[in-house]
Amino acid sequence: MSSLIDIIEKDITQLQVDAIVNAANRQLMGGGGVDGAIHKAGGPEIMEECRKIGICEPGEAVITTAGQLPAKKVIHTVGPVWNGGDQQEEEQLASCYKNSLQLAVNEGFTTIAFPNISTGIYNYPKERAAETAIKTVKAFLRQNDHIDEVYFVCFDEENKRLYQELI
Ligand code: AR6
Repeated sequence: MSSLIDIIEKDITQLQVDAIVNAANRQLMGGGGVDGAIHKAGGPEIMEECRKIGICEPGEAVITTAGQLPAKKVIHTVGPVWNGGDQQEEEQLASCYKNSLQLAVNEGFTTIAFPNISTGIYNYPKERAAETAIKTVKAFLRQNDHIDEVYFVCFDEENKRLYQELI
């Protein structure tokens, strides 16, 4: 079955999908942006599991309960902090998408929603991030038919426009 890629403009915490992805930090300690929104809406069980996991290196992904959220699980991935582009930011960002999708497949999941990882507090240029996100997800889906639906949750107008142009 072929997979679909959708762009949606909602708060990711409201989505009823198998997994929502969190743009976390290395210490998995919560923060602002989408991370803050997920912990706030999901409740303290998510942080309890994050504490047990400890550290997640940039580009890697880990999974926890979704607490009170409608999604089944939260996949936490740590995007790169933008540092000019020659610090392996692109490879790390691509790994975030790949490793999150692989975790979802390992769990038997078929639907997953991504925020625009690294494009907020971590300052990754939005157009470059969108290109890498789309390219990486499409390549993964070409080699893997377990995922039915991937949602790119575009919270701001600029990301929404970029994703609509690029997909
Ligand atoms: N639903 C969907 N997308 C959202 C939401 C939401 N509720 N809230 C924000 N976004 P950011 P980063 C978008 O800053 O750049 C945290 O403190 C937002 O508009 O959340 O990877 C972590 O703890 C932007 O497009 O993540 C880390 O320390 C995108 O989500 C750090 O920020 C990502 O922005 C990670 O920074």
